[in-house]
Amino acid sequence: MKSEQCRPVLFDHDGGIDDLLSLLLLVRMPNINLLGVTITPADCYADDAVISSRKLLAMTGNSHVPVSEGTIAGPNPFPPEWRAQPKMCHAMPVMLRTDETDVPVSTDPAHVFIQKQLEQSDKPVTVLMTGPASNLAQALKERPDLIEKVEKVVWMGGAVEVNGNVAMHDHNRSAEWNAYWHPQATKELLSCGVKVCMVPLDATNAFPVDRSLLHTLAEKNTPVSDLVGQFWAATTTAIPSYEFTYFLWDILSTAVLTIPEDKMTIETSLISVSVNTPNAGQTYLDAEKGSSVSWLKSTDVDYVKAMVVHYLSGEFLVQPERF
Ligand SMILES: [Ca+2]
Repeated sequence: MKSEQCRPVLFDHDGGIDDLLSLLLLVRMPNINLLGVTITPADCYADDAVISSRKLLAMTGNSHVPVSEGTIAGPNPFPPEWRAQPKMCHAMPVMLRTDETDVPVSTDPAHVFIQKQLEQSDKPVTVLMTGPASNLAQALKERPDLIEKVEKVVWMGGAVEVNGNVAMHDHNRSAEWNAYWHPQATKELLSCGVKVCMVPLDATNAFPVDRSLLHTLAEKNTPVSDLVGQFWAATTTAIPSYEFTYFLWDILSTAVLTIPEDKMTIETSLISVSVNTPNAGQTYLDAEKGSSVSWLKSTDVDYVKAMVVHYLSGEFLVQPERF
């Protein structure tokens, strides 16, 4: 168990390779007390995400951290081939060798699990989200009294001054996928009064998973960096095809909990969310009706990459030195 001085964190993710690596990064960063892991059935099939999450928790000595599966479905599902891809994560040798059965799975759906965790925490909780906003939005819609128990939400989502990454027949490409998956939940989260720091495509576009990053990891030649490199190698044919177009979307969002303030540029703007075609899920500047939202505009890219590689190297059961 981590000490009382650590920052309490709830991690809500949606089971992609990026999300699973973010879980690994999160438990290896300093001063994090992970209270629980919740899963949104978005860029994954939830049963695979539960297995992989439990295995990663078990192999890093975090078998006490409970996992909860979300039951809320977004109206704009991810393509099935993307959702199926992370199944390979728990088929890798070190994952297969890890027994995950000690890691508890909550019988509560994720939004109820989140409510109970917030209720029980004596300190305000940081919520890290690397999938759509549905679980937390529902939790706070039912229990607005719990908003004050949230220190802040760090959310990989949105695109403010850059194009989105949704390419669908009825969409104009203005939205980012997590925001688009459940536009109403996005709108509710950003307008409910909870303190949000979005990590939008504006910031993550600087972090493609490229050959040089894979080489840097390979040269570390440790158990953790090898597993991480194998996960990322599986993304190199992913979206759209045969190109290195996967990004450190969720990894950057996770890293934000530890990146020093002078290595980031964070803006605060009035932002609205569209819930209709052709721009459903678009997070746009709206000086008249928008809600005040902080968003990460840019980071010191070299610093962040070096930090991520540092924490994603070493032995699974040895906590890395502070970067
Ligand atoms: Ca994700």
